[in-house]
Amino acid sequence: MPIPTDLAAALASGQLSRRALLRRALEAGLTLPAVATLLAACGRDRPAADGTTGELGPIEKELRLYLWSDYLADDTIPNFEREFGVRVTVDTYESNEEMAAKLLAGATGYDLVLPSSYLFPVLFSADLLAPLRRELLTNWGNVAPMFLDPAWDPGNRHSVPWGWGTTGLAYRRDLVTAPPDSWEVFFDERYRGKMTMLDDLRDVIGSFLKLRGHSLNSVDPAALAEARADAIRAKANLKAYVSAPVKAQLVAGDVWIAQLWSGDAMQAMAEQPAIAFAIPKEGSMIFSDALVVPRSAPHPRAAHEFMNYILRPEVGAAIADKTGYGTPNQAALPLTQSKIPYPTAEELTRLEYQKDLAENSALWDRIWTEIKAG
Ligand code: N2P
Repeated sequence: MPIPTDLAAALASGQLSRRALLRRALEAGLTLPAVATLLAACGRDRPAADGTTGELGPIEKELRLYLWSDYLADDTIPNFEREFGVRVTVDTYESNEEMAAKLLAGATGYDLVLPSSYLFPVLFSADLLAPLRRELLTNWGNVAPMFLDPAWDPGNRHSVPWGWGTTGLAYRRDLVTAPPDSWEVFFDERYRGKMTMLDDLRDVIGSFLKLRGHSLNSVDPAALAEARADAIRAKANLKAYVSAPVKAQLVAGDVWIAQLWSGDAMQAMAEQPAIAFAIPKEGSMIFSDALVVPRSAPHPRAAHEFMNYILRPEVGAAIADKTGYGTPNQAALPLTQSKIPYPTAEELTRLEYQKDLAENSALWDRIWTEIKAG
């Protein structure tokens, strides 16, 4: 969609604050990638604040994290605070889109954020990411080779890999009649009101695309129309679209089948052994999340110390054990206790990475709005 002329004029004259600009742009129906480009253009005449150029100086007394929920071990933060003398605050989010909207609105004050790989093009085009100071990351050698030089961040110049996982079906073995093995289960009326899907447009639309044999990054209008119809049909059987909080409902037995991320499913299993996790036969998503430092980070030295800290073997292992997500920290692997459901070779062939949808985000956003309203 083109940028409305009055918006463009206000932008050119510098009359709009970043926050007001974002609100107007979203009201005008612009997608996050379009807004990102707009904000980058609008900031071009000002030098970008960049906490990581020049000398970083001694470690600051504070650190503000903005992370996916349930992504830490219990002692990760207290141990860091004690050892480094830094007071840490943690805000959490439940989707990439929720986090990106806040960052693009100019949410300043965060030192570290944890996007999934498909969000990097949006963050780069808004010029939000500070280059990292690799010389401060003395534990960098612990990163497994397959996480080096990823396509979304060449040379790992702006990110430190945190964890990876898959999307699948978490279910109560003791309550379902047969183990679900297909996204089709959401059409099964026997489970009406006992099933949930993630509150995440990429996961919901992506899984129905997979069901019909398409890529989960498809932008083909016919494939998307079919996914929309499938999602609306399934919605009649859903209790809710819910992400991390579904764990307690699975444990309590209020939900029997949930579309869920692998680690969150493992966390629920730790409390209720009757929960199992399966990757549907039609295929699913695999994701990789990585820490980034916003250019506006007020405590860049503490941010680097924290990234280096999570690359320690014992810290990485504790996070993997508690969260159930795979660790990119290869030195941590021999120390992990829990049985993380690493995809088998056969499952890997059915898994696909999400990609930035660029200008087609508008189409996906509209379909998601229609599904939720439908
Ligand atoms: C953490 C969920 C992260 C999964 N609770 C999506 N990247």
